[in-house]
Amino acid sequence: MNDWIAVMITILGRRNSSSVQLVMWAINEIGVEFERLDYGHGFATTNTPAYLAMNPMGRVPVLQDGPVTMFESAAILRYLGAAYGSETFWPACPRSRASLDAIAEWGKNTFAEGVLRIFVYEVRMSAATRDPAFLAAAVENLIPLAKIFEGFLRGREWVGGDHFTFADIACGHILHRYFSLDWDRPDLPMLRDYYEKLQQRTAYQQNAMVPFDDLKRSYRPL
Ligand SMILES: N[C@@H](CCC(=O)N[C@@H](CS)C(=O)NCC(=O)O)C(=O)O
Repeated sequence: MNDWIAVMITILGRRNSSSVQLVMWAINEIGVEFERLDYGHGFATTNTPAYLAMNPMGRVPVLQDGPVTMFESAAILRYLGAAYGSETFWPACPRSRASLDAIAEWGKNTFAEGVLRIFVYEVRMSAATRDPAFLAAAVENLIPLAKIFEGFLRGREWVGGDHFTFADIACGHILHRYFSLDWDRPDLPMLRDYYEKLQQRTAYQQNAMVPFDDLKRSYRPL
């Protein structure tokens, strides 16, 4: 951890976005001062020159922290860990951090993406646009990933070992959707216990367990 003092971190992004939830959960676990402004679907538009200058993809979240402005939630998580995280949350030694980072990358890019396919089908698509073959493929994709997640938890307290780290945020932020959506989940007791443990954390309750009713039937193909 650096000795930097965060003056005031600003996050631009709606709290019902899973990518924003990842960042807000991290901010609350680390305990830095912040403000969050509602941008994105249903809120302030991201389609302005000023916003696109911060994130050319026009997506949420964006972080502002003094001279730093950045996008991509997983990169923001790493920035927060490196700048303000404790030694257990973000091990400074690259060798100590390496396997956690691999799991974190997998959590955001592979596991969360897999859950979001089912989310898109169940929540964002309307009945008229739903193709059952899409759901079947999404479930077939996700079940082996969930089993890999279960494997990461075997014999461990947290996803990467004995301590709660940034990897738990990258992997765990999407479990609220994983367990709330109506789909044929495999029976994975360690994953279920892990989710129950996450739910006992106030920062998880407040930032990751956000209702997604406002996103119903909001599917727009990219
Ligand atoms: N890889 C990006 C994905 C960002 C993304 O797709 N954000 C979605 C919400 S999860 C978004 O901006 N949707 C459009 C909107 O809200 O206007 C990240 O992790 O930051």
